Amino acid sequence: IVGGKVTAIESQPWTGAIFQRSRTSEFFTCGGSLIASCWLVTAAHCFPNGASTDPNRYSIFLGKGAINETDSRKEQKFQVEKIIIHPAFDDSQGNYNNDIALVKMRSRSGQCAVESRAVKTVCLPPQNRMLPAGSTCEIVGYGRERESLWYYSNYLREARVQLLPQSVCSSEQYYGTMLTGNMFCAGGSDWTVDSCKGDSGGPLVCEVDHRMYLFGIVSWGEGCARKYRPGVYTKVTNYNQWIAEQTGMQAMAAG
Ligand code: 4AZ
Repeated sequence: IVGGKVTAIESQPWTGAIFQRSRTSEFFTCGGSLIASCWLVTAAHCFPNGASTDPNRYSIFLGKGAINETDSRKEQKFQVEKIIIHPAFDDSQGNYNNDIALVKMRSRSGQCAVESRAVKTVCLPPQNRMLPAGSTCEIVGYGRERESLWYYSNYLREARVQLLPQSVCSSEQYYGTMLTGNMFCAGGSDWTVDSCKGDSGGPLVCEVDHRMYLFGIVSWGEGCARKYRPGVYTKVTNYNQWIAEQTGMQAMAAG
C-alpha cells in the first residue's frame, strides 16, 4: 500500500495472507478476504499456472498483523483444501480479466476460521450493485510502500481511495480498452495513494450502513501511484452467482 498507514488486524479482520511453501520455508505471496468461515476470496493471478494450484503448496493465515511476526493469540493457520480459479480468468492480454479465485481452507484439525476480534468475515454486496464513482473505500495489504522498494511492508497497511468513473478509467489517457466491465479503478485524488506489488488478492472494502462490504480485489495497475495509472480492482459484484455456486453460500439478491 502506497500512501497509507499501519493498521491493526482488528480494523480489517477479514484480511488473509497466502503463503507459498517450498521444501525449506514459507513465503508470503498474496492477500485475500474471508467471506465465510471456510472460504477466502483472492485474485486468480496469485496462482500463475495450472501446476501451482496444487493445494499442498500453500498456507493461509488469518489474524496476522505482521508478515514476519507470529502472534499465536490472534493468528489462525490453515491448509488449503482446494483452489478454484474463475473459468474465464484470462491473463493473455496483460489485464487479468476475471481475476478472482476461491480458496477453501481447513486447519490441521479440520476446522474452519473461528470468529474473534482479529478474524471476521466481510460482507458481499448484492449482485450488480456497484457504488457510485467518488465513493471513498479502503484498500488493505502487506505490499510495497513504494513502487521503487524491493521489499514488502512487514505490517498490515490500509489507505483510503476513491472510486473512479468507468468512462474516465477506460479513456485513452488512462487504460483504454485494457479496462473491462469486470474491473474498476480507484485511487487518491493526487496520485499518491495506491495498492502495489504484494497487495494483490487483498480487499477493497467500502462501508455501507455501518457495515464493511468487499467491492474489489486488488488486481493490477501500471506501477504504483503513477499519474493516470490508478489501481485496477476485480468488480466483485459481477461474481455473486459464481461465488454462491462454488461455495454453496446463499447469494443475496439486489433488492
Ligand atoms: C502487483 O504487481 C500490483 N497499483 C498490484 C497492484 C497494483 C500494481 C501492481 C496497482 O501485484
